[in-house]
Amino acid sequence: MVRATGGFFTVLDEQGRAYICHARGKMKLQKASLLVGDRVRFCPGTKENGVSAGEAARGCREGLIEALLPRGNCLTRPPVANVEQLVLVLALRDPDPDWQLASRLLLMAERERMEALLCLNKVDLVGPAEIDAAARFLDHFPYPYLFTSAKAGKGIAGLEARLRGCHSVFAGPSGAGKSTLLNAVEPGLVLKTGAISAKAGRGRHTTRLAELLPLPQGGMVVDTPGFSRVDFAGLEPEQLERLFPELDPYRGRCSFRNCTHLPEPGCAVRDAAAAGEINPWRYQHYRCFLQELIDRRKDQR
Ligand SMILES: Nc1nc2c(ncn2[C@@H]2O[C@H](COP(=O)(O)OP(=O)(O)O)[C@@H](O)[C@H]2O)c(=O)[nH]1
Ligand SMILES: [Mg+2]
Ligand SMILES: [Zn+2]
Repeated sequence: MVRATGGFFTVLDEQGRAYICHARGKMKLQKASLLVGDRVRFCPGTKENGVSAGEAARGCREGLIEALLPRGNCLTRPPVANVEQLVLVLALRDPDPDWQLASRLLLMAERERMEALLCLNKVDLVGPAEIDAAARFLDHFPYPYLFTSAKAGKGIAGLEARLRGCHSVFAGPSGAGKSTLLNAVEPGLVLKTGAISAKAGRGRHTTRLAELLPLPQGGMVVDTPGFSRVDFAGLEPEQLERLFPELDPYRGRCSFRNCTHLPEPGCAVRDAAAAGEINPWRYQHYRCFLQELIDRRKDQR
């Protein structure tokens, strides 16, 4: 299911043909919980009614959704299911990169078992020295990254290759260039870009629905308005370590078995961060998030 509007769902069949669907009676209760990206069992209808002339002209058909198939994963903001890859877009300037927000989003990707790709966009706004500095900053960063410029067409082929054949969601601060990058990959998408919240108004910005957009070379994407905050709902402090993949090689190498990697002596993780084998800012984020989770647990008592 690629789009939901006013009780109608757009479903694509295996050949990529679109069907405008209702949900079958007993599914009505569940209807609100149908998410873009959901796999459904549906039966194609033959009637023409309910399909507008425009839709019919584009080859849209009718259908009836009979069942929701099991989900691989499920995000709440944006509300989408079965996403395989998070494409995290940060601008090198305007706005400056928010690395902690990046780590929060990467944590969400780990929780939902998604692949992650970092796009450092707007390279046209900075000089070679700043690009070098960013690359040094990303030393031992545990995810692949690309330098891109949606404006200058740099890195677009690399991004396109990464999007091919899978379902991706774009995330990152508002203004980083997510929509512009997607338009550069596929001009046919004609996504709205630029200062959204100021002119179009907050309401429109926040109520915009998630939609899975097909890419001509295969694969689908969800553009999002941007995230400013990712909370750690339902996450326990003990689970945090597993969501930093770069800590995996050090598991069991600290002096204390239940080492939190904060104040304990003989901590292999802290030593590795000090030696630059673990990216030091990622380690700082780990510490900061763990403290946040511990404080939250105290507050709940
Ligand atoms: N200089 C420069 N500007 C860009 C680039 N990509 C996007 N922009 C501009 O940044 C602003 C925000 O872009 P937009 O795609 O709407 O960001 P989004 O909120 O992440 O979707 C727009 O004015 C774009 O023209 C880039 O690579 N270089
Ligand atoms: Mg946008
Ligand atoms: Zn430790």
